[in-house]
Amino acid sequence: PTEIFRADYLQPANWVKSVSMSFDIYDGKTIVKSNLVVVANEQSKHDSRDLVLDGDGSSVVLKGVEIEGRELKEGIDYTLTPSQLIIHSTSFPNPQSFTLSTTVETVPEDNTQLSGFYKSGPMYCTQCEAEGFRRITYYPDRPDNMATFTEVKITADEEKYPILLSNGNLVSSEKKEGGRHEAVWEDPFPKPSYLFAVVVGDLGSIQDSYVTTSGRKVKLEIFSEKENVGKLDYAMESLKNSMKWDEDKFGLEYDLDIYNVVAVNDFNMGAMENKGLNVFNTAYVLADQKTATDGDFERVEGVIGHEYFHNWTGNRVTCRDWFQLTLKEGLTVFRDQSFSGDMGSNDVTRIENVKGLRGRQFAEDAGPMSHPIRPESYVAIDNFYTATVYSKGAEVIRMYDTILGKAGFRKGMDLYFERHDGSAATCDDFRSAMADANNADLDQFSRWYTQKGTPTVKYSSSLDADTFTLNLSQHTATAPENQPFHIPVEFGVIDSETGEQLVESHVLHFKEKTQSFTFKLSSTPKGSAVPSVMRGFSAPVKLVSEASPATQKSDLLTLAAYDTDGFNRWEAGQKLYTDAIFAELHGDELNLDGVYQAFEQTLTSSKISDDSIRAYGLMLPSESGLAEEMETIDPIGLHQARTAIKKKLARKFETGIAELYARLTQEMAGAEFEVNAKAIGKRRLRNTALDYVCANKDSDEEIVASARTAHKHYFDANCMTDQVAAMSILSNVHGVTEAEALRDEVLEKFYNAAEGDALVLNKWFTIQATSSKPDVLADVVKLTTHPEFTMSNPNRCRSLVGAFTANSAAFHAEDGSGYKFIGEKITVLDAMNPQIASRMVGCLIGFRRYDEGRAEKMKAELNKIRDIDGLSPDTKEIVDKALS
Ligand code: HT7
Ligand code: ZN
Repeated sequence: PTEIFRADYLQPANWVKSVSMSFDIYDGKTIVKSNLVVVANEQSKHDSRDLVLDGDGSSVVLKGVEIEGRELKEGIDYTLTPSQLIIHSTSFPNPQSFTLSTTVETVPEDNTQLSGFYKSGPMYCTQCEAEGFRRITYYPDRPDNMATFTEVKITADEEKYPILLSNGNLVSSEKKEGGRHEAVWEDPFPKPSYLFAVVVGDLGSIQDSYVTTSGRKVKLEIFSEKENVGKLDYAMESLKNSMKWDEDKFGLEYDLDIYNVVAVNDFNMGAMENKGLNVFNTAYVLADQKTATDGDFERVEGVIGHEYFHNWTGNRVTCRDWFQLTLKEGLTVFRDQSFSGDMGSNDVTRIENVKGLRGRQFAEDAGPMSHPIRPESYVAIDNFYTATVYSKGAEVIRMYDTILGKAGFRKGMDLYFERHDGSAATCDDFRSAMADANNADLDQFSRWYTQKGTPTVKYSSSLDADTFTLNLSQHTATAPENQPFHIPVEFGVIDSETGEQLVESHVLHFKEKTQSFTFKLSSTPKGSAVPSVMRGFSAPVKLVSEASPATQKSDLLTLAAYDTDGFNRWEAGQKLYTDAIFAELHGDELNLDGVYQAFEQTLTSSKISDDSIRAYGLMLPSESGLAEEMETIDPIGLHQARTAIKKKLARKFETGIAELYARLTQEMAGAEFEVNAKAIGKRRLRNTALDYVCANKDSDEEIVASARTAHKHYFDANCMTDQVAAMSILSNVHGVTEAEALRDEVLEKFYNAAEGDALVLNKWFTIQATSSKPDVLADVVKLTTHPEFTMSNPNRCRSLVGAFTANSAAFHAEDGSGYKFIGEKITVLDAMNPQIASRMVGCLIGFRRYDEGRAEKMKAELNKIRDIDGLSPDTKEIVDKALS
């Protein structure tokens, strides 16, 4: 496998400007014919004028090549390699323009990689991003080649496959001989090959319509296997909300008369934004009261929005090359996060997004896969659909918004579309549009695209009469060579006594290695003047106070009580919890006064009107987030320390929590099930209370009492959210027979009630894989032999094997049993689906963050994987990086 470098980008010698294709589908064989209109690219700096077409010889078998009726000969007119078809320029009838036709055969039924044209259960579908189109036919499979797909003809058996879909508009459909039928589609918008799609199957659907601001009536249709059609309504609502939101926020309208979405069972990622024909992993489109949790509903809304927003940020303006991936992904994640915030609560969404960033992206940036949001090189581009490109990329876009303000950001977006609509652009193009539209200097800001690692920002402050000074410094521990970033620091000052704002919130431009800012306070503080730094998490950094521990603690209590910024109020509580957990872990003297004060305030304050905010304020930081604060991660110690603090809180606030739980139970009894921020908040708060009620247990009697509470919660539940909350608690039960009987009853009941529903069964697998039972690995191993378990479905594989790797204490068992298990699974997976295998191997690559014993065992598994015969380039790239 070869490494590809960003610096080596060159335009091709030829462009394909338009395409017509046919798919002739038979059981076990599909014939794909394509006609490509080729034109010379005068701007190309290539010496050779040959036409280079990508094609994966392991997936497509070339049956013929013609130019305008003349059959070409291998060796003379063209060269065929395992990955390319090179048409010699000597065979061009006219070097300026000609039409090339190819015929290939492919076997979608054998395609287990789920890239290209493949079969998912009874249906056929495609996944072309990033480089799947070359697994369908020979083509310049690069995003800067934008072509009009003038005709896509699909022919298949009519009874088995009544639905034949592709991008754009349906031109015609007709019956053919032998029980077959045919549909012809055309897409008027030029697009790169990665946005191409075909779906064929016996599908059900729901339909609706949307009228855009300018009066275009768009037919909306969402397809799924027939038994799931009842679970599509939430996705449809979300789609219409997305369309309206993009018009209101960015003035962006949909541009075709049809918008189709198809739910597919076997899918490597979340969804795909193919022009006019989105393909979705069922997990991100199907949702109803009985089968989906609130988290699932939120994800459906977010992903439906995400794929819809790509129509402008990704499809109308696409990426010049795959190094620019964050141009579309970071921007579109920012847009979907803003949309979700506007649909529910901005503070809640922000907290959720930052939790996700810290848990995943910070870990990635501290390990061997650390890369800037615009990487400099890759072997397998599929390995760079990362938390860094997506989530940190979204944070970088958010910083433009923070620096330029909402109106300035909108001006920049408008200019970006004005300049680049219909073309393939770069991250620098985006930054230039933002700078030029606002007459702003964003030169230093470019370092966010070139430098990797999570910067740490340290701060200290002083007060001299009414002058407040904030001192900031920045460095990146994992990349000390980094030059200073342009960091927008949203900042305010609060009076610890009155809670009054002594300095109104505004953005500081922190650009030096160390920098001080001074402010006049609006009035003399009654208590101390407390800085609130990085409000709203205004930059993707780690923030560290240099004040004394006592001052830090009292500042955090002030912020937790008074900060006008919802994010920083929550953050202050989290920092207090974090300090307590680490004190417990290190065996330091434990003074929980501050933690108790913050917890009590969150539990009881009448100023908190949003139940989700209260719930998140009561929850302790996740183990994955905490791990990022440790130089050497102690997974078991961390788990025990966090559990111990949780138990202490549960004991201390036993009455208050029980009252909260009882009050919410009463309030919600008999209420109609709804999915909106208020209803979700209530369920979230009640389930958080349940978690604390059940955490308070030491004796067998207490364990049984907790299990009974959770058991009742399960059987009283009117929705999946509450069932999952109860079952997760019960899944941890072990060693007390009576409680175990309750656990087993619920697990069995849940399994039977699922009636084979794939997404519900995934939850059943996940909950067992993430249990804190000491023998959880034995359960997981046994579950791999369950008749419903398969490695070939990515969702199912992630639900058990992937979920186990997230069960940190079990996965990192000292004897290395977790590593050995995962090593074996990756070996099987790599031969089947390299994209999934290379993601899974991510759980081993951070070995340098663990103690020597664990690190050696993780490394040993990586070495074994590296030695696998025929290891995929995808997995090899990750393993090599880890071991180098
Ligand atoms: N743009 C989509 C990327 C995607 C993908 C990438 C690699 C392999 C499989 C894939 N499926 C979808 C997803 C998104 O909207 O970000
Ligand atoms: Zn995307």
